Amino acid sequence: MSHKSQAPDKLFSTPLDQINDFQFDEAVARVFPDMIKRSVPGYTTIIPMISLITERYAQAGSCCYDLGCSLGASTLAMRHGLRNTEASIIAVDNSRSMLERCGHYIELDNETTPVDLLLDDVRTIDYQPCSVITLNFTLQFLNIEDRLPLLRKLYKALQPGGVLILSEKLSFDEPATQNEQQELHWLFKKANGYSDLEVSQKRNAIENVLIPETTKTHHERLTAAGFDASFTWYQCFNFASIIAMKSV
Ligand code: GEK
Repeated sequence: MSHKSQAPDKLFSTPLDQINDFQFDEAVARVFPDMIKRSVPGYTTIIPMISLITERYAQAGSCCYDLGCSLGASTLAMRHGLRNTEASIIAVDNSRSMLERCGHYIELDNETTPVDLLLDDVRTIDYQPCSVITLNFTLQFLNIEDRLPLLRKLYKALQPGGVLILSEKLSFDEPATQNEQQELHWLFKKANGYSDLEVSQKRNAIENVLIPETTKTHHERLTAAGFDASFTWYQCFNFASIIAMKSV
């Protein structure tokens, strides 16, 4: 893979006449590793922890899913957690630009666990029995009404003892908390080199596309989908990750 894949994210650095809704297109795929690291507080901690969580809950010889895999950071983390287990991974994304690049990263990786790449919509595929499913910052891009049906499907596909790793941007009911967490997030982005213009243009591009919800909403929805237990294992400002379990 060429160095172009590590290009710095400058997508919103010059004033845009019109700000279109954010899309996972070629321009975004090209700068994605830089964009997500500088934009999502906690991302660089969550990725290696996905390895450990996968190692703990994956069942021998089973299938695992990475849904909304982008360039495969979470897929590779899962793969490393599956070392010597004879398990396999299905990594799904509906952006061709993302999935093609993901394929290159998988090829460069030394692990041998098989990874099947699937260009499809996570809402409509048929899931096979599996032990670990990762939704690392993907559910937030689905329409709210599509979220529960998807989680129901995932719960059904999980084998007893299996888990879902769900990472999301959060909103907060309490206006003062919402405001403070948002300010801290913007400060994080500015500390990572984004200008006020970049922060504000990106915010406008993404506000109709990424719909955050409260932790309470997530845990209640996981229960409604059938999950027997769920807990937040990590939070950094307004970004969090949850483990949801299906009992043995
Ligand atoms: C990581 N998990 O680096 N079906 C399939 N893919 C979808 C859908 C859908 N309906 N909607 C969105 N996506 C990755 C990061 S990024 C998060 C995940 C972010 C895909 C979309 O194309 C994109 O690649 C990914 O979900 C979300 O750990 O950009 O904040």
